[in-house]
Amino acid sequence: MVMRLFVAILLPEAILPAVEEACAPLRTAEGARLLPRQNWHITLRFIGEVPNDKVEKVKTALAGVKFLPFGVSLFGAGAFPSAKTPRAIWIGGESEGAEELAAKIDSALSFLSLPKEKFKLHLTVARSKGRAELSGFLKTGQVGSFEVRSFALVKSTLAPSGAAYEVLKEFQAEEMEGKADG
Ligand code: 2AM
Repeated sequence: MVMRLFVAILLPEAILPAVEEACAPLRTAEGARLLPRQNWHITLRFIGEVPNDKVEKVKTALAGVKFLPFGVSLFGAGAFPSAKTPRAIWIGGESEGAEELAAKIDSALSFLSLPKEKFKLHLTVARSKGRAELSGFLKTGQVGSFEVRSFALVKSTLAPSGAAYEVLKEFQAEEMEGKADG
């Protein structure tokens, strides 16, 4: 048996209203299917199918990834493979910390010999079959920012109605030195 896995940043509750608001133009956009907010995440590394007996090794490898809390700023919007033929419709953003963390995760998982993938921070909020009216959504500016204190190993089960995600394990950032005393 195999499990379909990926590593992601889960969104804190506090940022959800701002993301909901940015998604407003998509609610009436023909051809776009909004994803339920419990499925929102920022993928750090798509792993794909892993034999069940290797999952513990994946968890151990990820537990060895050391990182400090960092910020993510969400702004702008786009779609993969392109805005003209959208399949994954996303809010973009920027985070040096997330880039560094994605690189550390790639190194930790090198034993899986995964295909090389360039990390591009995005939060997929809707899907489409290749045609959708995105002009309103593509005008998205600043959405908001938040602090990341953990990342998650997530199991994905595909179904015709959409993927179901289950968090298998969360991995916490190290404490920032001196922060407690302010
Ligand atoms: P997406 O949101 O841009 O589609 C689970 O499928 C997560 O892994 C999704 O967030 C998806 O990104 C991401 N992912 C990255 N590469 C993938 C791939 N080759 N196949 C499926 N999902 C991929």
